[in-house]
Amino acid sequence: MKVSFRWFGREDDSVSLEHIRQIPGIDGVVGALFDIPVGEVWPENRIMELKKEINQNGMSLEVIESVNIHEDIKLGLPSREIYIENYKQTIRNLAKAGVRVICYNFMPIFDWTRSDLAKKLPDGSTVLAYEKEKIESIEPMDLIENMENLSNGYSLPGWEPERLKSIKYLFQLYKNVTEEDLFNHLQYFLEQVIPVAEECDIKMAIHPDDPPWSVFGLPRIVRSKENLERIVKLIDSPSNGLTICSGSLGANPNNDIVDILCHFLKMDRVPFVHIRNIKIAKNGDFEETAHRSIEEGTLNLYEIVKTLHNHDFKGYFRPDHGRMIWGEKARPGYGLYDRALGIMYILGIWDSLERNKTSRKKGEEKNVAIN
Ligand SMILES: [Mn+2]
Repeated sequence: MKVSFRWFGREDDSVSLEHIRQIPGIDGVVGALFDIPVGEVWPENRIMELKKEINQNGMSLEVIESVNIHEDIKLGLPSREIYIENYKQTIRNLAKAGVRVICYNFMPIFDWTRSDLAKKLPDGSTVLAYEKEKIESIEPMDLIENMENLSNGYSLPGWEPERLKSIKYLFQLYKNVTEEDLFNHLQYFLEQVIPVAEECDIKMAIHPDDPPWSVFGLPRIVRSKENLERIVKLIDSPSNGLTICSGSLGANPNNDIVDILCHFLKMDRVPFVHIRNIKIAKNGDFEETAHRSIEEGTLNLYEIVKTLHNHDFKGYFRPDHGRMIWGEKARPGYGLYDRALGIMYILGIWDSLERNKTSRKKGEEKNVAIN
């Protein structure tokens, strides 16, 4: 298992590469070129610059999150052709820099959605939270404004103001797009892109919808085991993979993360895993929690890590959002401290499982020798 950490670049992240490299066990940075408008080709020289900067700090750049999909592709408009061609070129350019996994999502208009970016927990830390009633009663434009006001001055991934400017128009365009249409548009995209990814030895890894249900009446198709099964079967290729995000899928209690993980690991379709814990309230609201949340967390992180270990997981994981603790000022969910603690907890579980395995093996060898 390779340990990675999401980073937003020197200009737009409170966390430095110099600090990330001090997290024990770290292998690589999950990066992106955040200033390239969605749909345009990522220039080779810019990718190489990013790679060099990360390499100079002793880490690798093998996972990109995300190369976003232009709305015209999700909408199935004729203009998608140019954006799909651009996407292919971006894949080729990323491959030249040694990238192995590209995370992306297929959520219409909005990326992840929360009603609060700094909900206070009893211990004084703050977290991202989702209250159904709040989201259901707010207008999309007001939500965008809320998110901007709560972001501590950082741009939020997936909430780029440029993209959201034409929001009313986008809603119009999606008016008659059904979930079945969205599946067809995804298939059309994958049919063209996956062969290129295969040639380049890159794995595409679709991220689940966050939260895993429809928001503002928009169609969403990456929210359950059945959805994921349908997606991996659209194109039968190891390059057509998944990002299993425990917190996104897990917000729906019907999604059994361990079962889902196990199923798709067996099929070799999980190049990338996001690990975080959440706490779901009875009414379906949820808030994010520390990675170690045995009492109050809804997800069983021990079982999740054990499942990865049982399958001898060779892919990449990153701690997902963390709480804001110790007075840190950072992009909501993306401070240094709590995500580093998350890595330590996950590696603690992993290492003890690994130790047990080796000592069991040694024990067996010893027994053989005695016999
Ligand atoms: Mn995630």
